[in-house]
Amino acid sequence: MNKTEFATKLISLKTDHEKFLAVKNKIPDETGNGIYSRYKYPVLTAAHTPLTWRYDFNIERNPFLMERIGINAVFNAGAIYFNNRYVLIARVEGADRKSFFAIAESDNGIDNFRFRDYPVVLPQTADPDTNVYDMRLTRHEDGWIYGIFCTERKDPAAPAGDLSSAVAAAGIARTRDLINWERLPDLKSTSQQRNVVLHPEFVDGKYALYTRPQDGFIDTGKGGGIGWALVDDMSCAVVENEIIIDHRHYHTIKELKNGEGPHPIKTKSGWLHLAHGVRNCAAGLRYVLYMYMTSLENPARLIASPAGYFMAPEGDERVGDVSNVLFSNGWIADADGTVYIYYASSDTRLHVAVSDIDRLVDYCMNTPADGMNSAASVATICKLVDRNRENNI
Ligand code: BGC
Ligand code: BMA
Repeated sequence: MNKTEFATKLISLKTDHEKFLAVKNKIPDETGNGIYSRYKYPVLTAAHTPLTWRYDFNIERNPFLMERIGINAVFNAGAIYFNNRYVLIARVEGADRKSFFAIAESDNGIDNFRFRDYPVVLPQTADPDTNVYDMRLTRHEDGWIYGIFCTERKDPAAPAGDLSSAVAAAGIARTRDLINWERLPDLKSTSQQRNVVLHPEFVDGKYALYTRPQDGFIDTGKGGGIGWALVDDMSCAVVENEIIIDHRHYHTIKELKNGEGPHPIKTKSGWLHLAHGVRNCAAGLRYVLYMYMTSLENPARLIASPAGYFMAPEGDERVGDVSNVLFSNGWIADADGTVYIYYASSDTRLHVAVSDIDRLVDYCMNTPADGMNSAASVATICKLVDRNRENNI
């Protein structure tokens, strides 16, 4: 490439990227289910990452102006409203399969998310992480913003030749400005932990964690669901007593595993929770999102548990690096009650759906609970049909 060709290609790369980042999002003109509306375009994808992360713009070093560093996917983002902006801390995965965190911000929460110039440089503990992912952000009443994420390292006890067994633990970092991060020791727990989330308020003067105990790296084994543990000090957090607040069940959407999504939203009627449920099938693991509510007096007490999934992969969402997956670890509730749900599809891209607190509480309180068998599901439908007939609708 000569200098002119190089300069022309560089300009078109930059112009195309700017055009792409400026695309306005919209809600397709469909009736929907009344519970939430999905926006049409993903809010973050690999193509949203800055060109400066991927290209060397120097003609001597990169005479063909080729991409030097590949980004594979952007998904599972933590979310927070900060300094009047909608801020996402995404899981970015390189072509080398390493995940890391990067912050992208938008003024309206639905489009024009832009990554900051650099990804987050996460301080390490004495035992360096091999891979990190799925950060949940919690603005805690102690004044810090905590980021709890999964840190994965090769299992030192794996037999020779087993290169995939790993140990998953909860990494903990905190910040006041979303710029400088302090790394705290990983959560100590007798079981492996993924999907650990910090509750925003003190409970009985302690920090409260949603946990997800599991026996192995993939298998939750006896780990019965979403757990709850109180911790004295986040700078040396230890899970001592863990209870299960939302159980897994046979033949439900959370038969194989489940995990807390973002931290719950406080409402007049209780804490509103978003979680993921997993079942196994011939096509592999299927991840869907579901909701539940717990009481204001005791956030560990279940008060509403609508049956089945809240959102499941649809259309293009079904296909990606890990197909048939919806996952969410970030949502933002505005002061006016609007809720922005950031959810990723198939470990590839990040989307947004909107709803509001009143609708979501109504959904949790008035969607029939799971009857646990086919006959009960039929009875629930018949009851609704009867009521509609009585009302002559
Ligand atoms: C992947 C995660 C996945 C986990 C369990 C990790 O190596 O990075 O995306 O959730 O394995 O399958
Ligand atoms: C995991 C999660 C996610 C991922 C999902 C599907 O267990 O922690 O990072 O989206 O599997 O691969």
